[in-house]
Formats: sequence, structure tokens, C-alpha cells
Amino acid sequence: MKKILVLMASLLALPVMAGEVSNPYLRASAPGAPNSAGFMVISNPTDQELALVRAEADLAKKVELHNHVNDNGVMRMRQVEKIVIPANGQVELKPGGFHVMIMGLNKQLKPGEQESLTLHFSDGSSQTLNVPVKKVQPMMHAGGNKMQHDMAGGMKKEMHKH
Ligand SMILES: [Cu+2]
Repeated sequence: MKKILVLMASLLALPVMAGEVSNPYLRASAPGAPNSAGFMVISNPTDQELALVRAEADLAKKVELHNHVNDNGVMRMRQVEKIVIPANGQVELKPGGFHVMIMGLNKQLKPGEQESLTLHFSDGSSQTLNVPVKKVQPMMHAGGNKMQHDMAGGMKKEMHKH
């Protein structure tokens, strides 16, 4: 309890919080689609490295942190333990890169709606955001292939390959 009060006091005292989130959005999902993803820009105005270490949301069974890697011209998702935001820097979570992976949706995500997403950072802080749902165009990469990520059930298929 004491710790929480100290944390709250320090947050109130600071003009900017570590881990400033801007432009967060969730990818709208097709009816019955199991997965979605969350994107945003996270800034770290402090002189200490910060990392996004966990995310959670009520709208799905599982929320993970992912990155995309180019594996011989095929974009594949990988789970990552954390997403580092350099001191005095920022990181962009975007289609084709880092993202908050939302797996096992228990509802359809419709454009214009807002969903709650909680982010946990390496400094012990957390933020609960109201994130708008937006339509995200399927990304094409250099190879012209549609990414695994945009395929319904693509994640499952990918895992079976290993
Ligand atoms: Cu993913």
C-alpha cells in the first residue's frame, strides 16, 4: 500500500510519465476472427531505458507482445519478452513490426468502438488505456505476400510449422 501511494505521488509530481503512449489503436476484426493486434507509439522521456513487459485486456483469452521478423522473405510473428523503449527515445508498435498480440477474442472488434487495454512497464508502472478500434488495411511487404498475421488462424498455422 505504501509503495502504491509513493508511486502515485511520484506520478502526480512528474509532468510526464515514463512510457507516454500516443495514438493507440486496435485492429478491427472480421466476424469470428480469433485474433487482433494493438498498435501505438510509446515515448520514454526519461534517461533510463524502459520496457513494455506485459499487456492485458478483458476482450481476449491471451495478450502477448510480438514482433515480426523477415524469414527468407516471409514475415513471421515471434513472441518477445519485452519491447524496449530507449532512454529519451520512442518505439512504434505498427503493422509489420512490434505489436500487442490479442489472441482468442471473445468479441468482434468493430471500428469506432473503444476497448480497454492495460500496459505494464519494467519500472513497475502500468497504464490502462481506452483504445479505439480502427480498420487496418492488410499490409503488403516487399515480397508482395500478404502477411501471416492478417490471415484468420494464421498464427495457429504458423505454430504448427515448428
Ligand atoms: Cu502477433
